[in-house]
Amino acid sequence: MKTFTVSAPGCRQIRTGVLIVALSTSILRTVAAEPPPKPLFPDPAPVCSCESLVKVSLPNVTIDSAGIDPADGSCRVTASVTHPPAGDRVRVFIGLPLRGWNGRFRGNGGGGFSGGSANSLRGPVAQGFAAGATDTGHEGGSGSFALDANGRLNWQSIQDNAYLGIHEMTVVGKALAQTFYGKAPRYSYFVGGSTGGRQGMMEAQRFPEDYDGILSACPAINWHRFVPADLWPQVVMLDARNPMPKAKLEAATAAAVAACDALDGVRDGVLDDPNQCTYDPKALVGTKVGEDTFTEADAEVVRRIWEGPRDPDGKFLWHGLARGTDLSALGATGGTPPVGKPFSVALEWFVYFLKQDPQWDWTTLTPAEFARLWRQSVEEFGSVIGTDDPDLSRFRDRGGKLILYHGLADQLIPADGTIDYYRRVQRQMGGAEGTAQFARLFLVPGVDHGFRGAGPGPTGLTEAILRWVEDGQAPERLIAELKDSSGKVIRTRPLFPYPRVAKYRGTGSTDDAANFESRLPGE
Ligand SMILES: [Ca+2]
Repeated sequence: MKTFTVSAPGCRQIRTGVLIVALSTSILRTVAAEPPPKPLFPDPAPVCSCESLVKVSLPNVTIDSAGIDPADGSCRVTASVTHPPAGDRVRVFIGLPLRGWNGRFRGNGGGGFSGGSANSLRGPVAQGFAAGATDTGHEGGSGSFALDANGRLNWQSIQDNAYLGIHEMTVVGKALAQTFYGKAPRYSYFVGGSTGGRQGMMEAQRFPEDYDGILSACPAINWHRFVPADLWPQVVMLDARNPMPKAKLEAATAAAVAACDALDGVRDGVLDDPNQCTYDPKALVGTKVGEDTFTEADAEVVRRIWEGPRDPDGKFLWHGLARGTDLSALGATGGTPPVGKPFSVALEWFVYFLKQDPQWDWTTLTPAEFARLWRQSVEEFGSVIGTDDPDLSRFRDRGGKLILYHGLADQLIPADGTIDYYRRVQRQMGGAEGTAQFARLFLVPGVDHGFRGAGPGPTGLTEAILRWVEDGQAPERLIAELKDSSGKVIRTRPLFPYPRVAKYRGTGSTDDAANFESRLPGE
């Protein structure tokens, strides 16, 4: 902990109070457009010029530039943070509205190996947020930053990406907002999906003083487990010497949906609880798929993909893709004859983090070697990037609120991993009721990693987290909407906090949320 003063010529000198200076320890769709939140301060005008922010002095921070963005007229600052003696450089991007600051700071997350980008600030700044994003220490979306020039693991770089970068961005962003407006943001929010969702959870776990509210979508928590598990569909097809065409994978998904659709009481092309579905792909054997025929070998591949990674003794390693989920993202193939096309984040995790060999040929991988590397991933990187610590007591105790949400047809990150984490949080944090006081999980049936699909997508999330933090009103339900190609809402459904589900009352349109009620599974 360190107290310091921010000053810049042209600005009143402001004591920032106590900020945690992070030198001690060392992907998506974001929320759809919502109405801008109400301003918290009557006169939110800047007290100094944007250009003068280049003179702001913060420990181990260089302000690289400060100027007006011609595109939206906001003040844009870029800064670099380093961690001596390491020569690392975490780039930080801050956007500050000149007019209509709503009194809040918002951190924005990244996707895949990308920590985030300056482009992501445009939406939040338009809504009146002072906003920040960071590259978390490396440019672009490759995992190659894990290795230094000598081909060895670069732990500073890995830590910057795993947890330091977002915290540094937050400290810099809040300090710049305070200097620019002459008052500190009253509330701070972090919003992200996929890697951004993981970053939000990492903040709650490691830097709980950074944010009052966190919106974490389809979070890439359990990174050390699910990212290597994302290679499993390719390992299965390689092992079976059966790279399956997309059409067959789609046929298996469609057959599972058709078989299990009605289990939730409504035949709508959506599995409200994919884990209730036990459809066996053997039922498809002999079926024509285009010019092709679904074989016993195909059925076995699909069964193993749904089952998820297992070691050679059959022991559970991680969750598989849920029935109803698109299998062709992780199970992509192409070419003639077809060959496997691994998901780049999973492949690069093996190449740069696990094998540490850019020349490594993934097609040499056996199921036994896969299991060995999966366990290496857990042991070597779990404490750095696992982001699965269920102890959120520091976040809770300072009043933090968390909304987690995850599509049940997520084709990249199995929702089961988030459900498992949330259950562990419940056990750690005083049971279901105690946890619901500050952290709620909403599962969204029938939508994928981008919250698209046959099911309705969630709405009103920013409003929900603001109301919880600022007015003390916890979200009892969210409304999900399905739109047609013209953008017209054709179906609404309620979403209730886990483990509650939306159950059809039995009368009225199944396209109207009003005809669904909150039930516990099996009720
Ligand atoms: Ca259904």
